[in-house]
Amino acid sequence: MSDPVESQLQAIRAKVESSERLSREEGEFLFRPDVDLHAVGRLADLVRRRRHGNQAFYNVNAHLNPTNVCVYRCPLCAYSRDPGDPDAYVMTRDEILARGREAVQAGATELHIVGGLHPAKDYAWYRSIVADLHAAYPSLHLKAWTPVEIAWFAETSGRSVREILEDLKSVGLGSMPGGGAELFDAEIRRQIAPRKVDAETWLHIHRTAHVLGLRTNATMLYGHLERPDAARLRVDHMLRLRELQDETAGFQAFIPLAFHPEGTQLAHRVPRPPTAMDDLRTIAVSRLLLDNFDHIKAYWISLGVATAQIALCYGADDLDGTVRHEKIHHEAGSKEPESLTVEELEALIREAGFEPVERDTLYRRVQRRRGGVVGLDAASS
Ligand code: V47
Ligand code: SF4
Repeated sequence: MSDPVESQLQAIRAKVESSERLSREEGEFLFRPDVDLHAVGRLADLVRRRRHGNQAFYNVNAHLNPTNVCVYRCPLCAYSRDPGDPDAYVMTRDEILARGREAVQAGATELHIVGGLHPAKDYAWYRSIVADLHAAYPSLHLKAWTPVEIAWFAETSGRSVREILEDLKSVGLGSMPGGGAELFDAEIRRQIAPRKVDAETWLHIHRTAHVLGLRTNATMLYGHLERPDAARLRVDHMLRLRELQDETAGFQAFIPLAFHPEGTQLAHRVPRPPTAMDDLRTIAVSRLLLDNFDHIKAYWISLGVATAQIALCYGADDLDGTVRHEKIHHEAGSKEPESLTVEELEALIREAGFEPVERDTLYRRVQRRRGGVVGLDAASS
């Protein structure tokens, strides 16, 4: 008699080979520990190579977190502080502009901007960060603010989400990062980020951004309180993204984020980050389920450099960037370097068997001569 696990895997393999969409049940099956991880990885690699061949992407970027003061103080967060805390900070306009200058001088094409919700800073302050940076460094793509900040701007300014997004776009917002999605399940969300926008609002804000022509990313925070229901909850999260992507096609990349408990209010319940096997399976299943997403990002700051490198063989096609000044994961115990050089990223990609391609935020190939950008090719997919 044939092994039922093997025959279901065979059936899924046949669907993947003929580019048929996988179901919720099939997604949950692929998360089962008795389903061979490497077989799932080989299927994900097939899909990844169908889309991107032998190419693997990276970008030259920097992060900017203008303040760590945040009224929400989410249990998952090791980064935020109360206003009077000794290590609370708010960057000045000059410090913010200096970060833009430093990024441009380092050859960055993108600044990734997210931050705390400061009780004494109004929407005009957050808007001016985008406006001032864009005015000073127009070639730097500003990937800024998640639905958590956008909803806060709308609430505190009395404007609609659409008005806020239109306004930010008019002063230089280039796209939105994927943060704040966490896990869409309401009960888990109540425990890890109770004050953040709910799943419907997160999705609605991305939908509005897509309608306005802004591309965005999507994340999923995993490895915290999902057990024993991890497969169902993660698959449900991915399928809600897949549904919105069917409607708008506005997402560029999906980024699974491994939870780092150190310094968070959840540290006593979650002793350590997820294992490499869990990371690789999550990457692989996301590549297989999200058939309408162009890119799966292995964010090395979150996965660790070693796991991110091998994730390229399990469905991921993008290592994200050189990443300077990242604070959110480093505050939560990430032992990874502060940044990687282009040479290091390219060597990691080559060693994994792929051809490194520098991309900009919109996945256009960047051509450089002596460090400076000389051209951008059409979007890669
Ligand atoms: O939304 C917060 C996560 C996210 C912790 O769009 C944590 O290109 C692990 O969204 N352990 C912000 N994760 C980072 C993010 C991101 C990163 C890289 C690229 C892109 C992109 C987006 O970090 C938050 C939250 O989900 N986070 N605290 C923690 N303790
Ligand atoms: Fe604030 Fe974001 Fe940290 Fe929550 S995760 S406390 S919203 S900075």
